[in-house]
Amino acid sequence: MANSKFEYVRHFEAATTTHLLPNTHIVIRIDGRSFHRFTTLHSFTKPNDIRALNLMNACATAVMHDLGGAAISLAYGTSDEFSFLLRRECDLFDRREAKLVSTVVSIFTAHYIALWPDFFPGVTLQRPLPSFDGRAVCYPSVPNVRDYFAWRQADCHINNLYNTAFWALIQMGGATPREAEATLAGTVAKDKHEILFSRFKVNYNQELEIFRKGSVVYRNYGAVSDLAGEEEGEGEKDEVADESKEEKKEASSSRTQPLEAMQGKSRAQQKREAKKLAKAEVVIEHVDIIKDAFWEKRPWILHWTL
Ligand code: DGT
Ligand code: MG
Ligand code: MG
Ligand code: MG
Ligand code: MG
Repeated sequence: MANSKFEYVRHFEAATTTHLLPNTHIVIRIDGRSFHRFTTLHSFTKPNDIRALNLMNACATAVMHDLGGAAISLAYGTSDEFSFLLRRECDLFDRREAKLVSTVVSIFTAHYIALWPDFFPGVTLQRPLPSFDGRAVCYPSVPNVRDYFAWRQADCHINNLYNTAFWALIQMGGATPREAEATLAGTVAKDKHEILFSRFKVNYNQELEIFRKGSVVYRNYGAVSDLAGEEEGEGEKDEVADESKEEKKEASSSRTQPLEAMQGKSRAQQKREAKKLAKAEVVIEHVDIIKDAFWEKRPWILHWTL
């Protein structure tokens, strides 16, 4: 009762809450805060520390599991950053920007610290403890989303090629950082491949794919529908019952017809697909996401409305 006197302040909150534009693809990108310092403090191997990348991937997987059902359809990570793609129709937290971004950042950071000992055994986590910033951007079309992820993966490639050559010149060539920088100034990709190969016998294309391509994390829905016959039957049976055979047929045929995949399905059917998708195994791959093939083979990531 006395509270009513104060309650008007909540209107201020309402007036400053941003709801992300409906019917757009939301990308939330998180990035390690001052990781130049953090990676030095913890003596990360240069240019890539596989322990750190695996830890980042475990945190991204945790975010995918912990955040509302199948809200996140794909995540892409490189260096100290991860981008999370939310489904276009996602209405989690009423699409409140602050709530979405802060929740993703917080789940990710909590796992980074909790899982640290598993990935860096024997390395004590020093202060300042790792933290991440986050931002959300809405993309109105599928080509925009594709270009966003192509941009991040191209960035991964450019940085990694540069860093691989830079650290080869220092670690194997005995150059100082300044000399390495001067050697690489004005070089194009081909020159860097050549320096690596002729001077250090390093074939860049044989470097680990996790370094060259980054990490793609997504629900492998295809695997679920392939296994559907074996997996169903505990509790879900009544719900799936009649249409299950029909749906399985649709699910597999839709993988070859990406754009039409979910069109013409009833809301109930779409909800069932969403449930199945949420249960699908989360996989981590280091594959090309710039070309069409990845997306065309996995229409549930971008093209299905659930
Ligand atoms: P920020 O994001 O503005 O707070 O500042 P930083 O320092 O995090 O800068 P950013 O995000 O542009 O660059 C990432 C830094 O993290 C960069 O200095 C390289 C470092 N880093 C990321 N992954 C690795 C790794 O695997 N090994 C090593 N040695 N360093 C890494
Ligand atoms: Mg930065
Ligand atoms: Mg950073
Ligand atoms: Mg970064
Ligand atoms: Mg609360």
